[in-house]
Amino acid sequence: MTKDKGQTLKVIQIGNSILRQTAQPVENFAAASLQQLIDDLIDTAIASHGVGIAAPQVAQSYRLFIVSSHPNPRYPDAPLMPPTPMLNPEILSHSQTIVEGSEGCLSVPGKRGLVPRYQEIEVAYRDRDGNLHRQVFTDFIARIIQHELDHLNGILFCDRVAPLGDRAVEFKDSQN
Ligand code: K3U
Ligand code: ZN
Repeated sequence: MTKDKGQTLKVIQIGNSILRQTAQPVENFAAASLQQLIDDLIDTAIASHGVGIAAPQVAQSYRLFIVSSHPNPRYPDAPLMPPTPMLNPEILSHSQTIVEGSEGCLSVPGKRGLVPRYQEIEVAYRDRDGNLHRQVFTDFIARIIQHELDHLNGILFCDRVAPLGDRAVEFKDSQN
């Protein structure tokens, strides 16, 4: 049997000021501490059954996250994407189309909300070896990336939850 490379880390919760910081770019891709953090983030995402996790969520304020998509009861059509580290990611361009979808966050336990996101994005990022990638993502994967990129800029999904507007429910018999 192979030995696990990583360990699970404590995920910090809303209210911790680290989640509101702008994270620092990764510079030394060869650092053993960076490679260990990537392994630990992957193990933490898997153990938490999340579809992604960002370094600031484990109190490491670096521009790094993991995308780890799999079909699940909430998103039965979610594509399978093995845990993929993205370092120093940037959105190069995006669709005009914005779609609303349900999101949760390991740092905001027990809450979900409808969040508007670009349906398609073109992203530049470096992999764990420092190689540059430029790739287009759509739908659920694009949503995960935008959610995780927000974490690198101190933004939580609850900051973006769509107002109900015209969809607000009116209770005819309400006294208020
Ligand atoms: O919403 C969650 C989920 C878990 C399994 C399958 C499908 C959804 C858990 S929260 C989650 O995975 C966040 C991860 C976070 F908080 F660390 F960033 C990512 C996410 C969930 C839903 C939409 C977009 C991003
Ligand atoms: Zn989150």
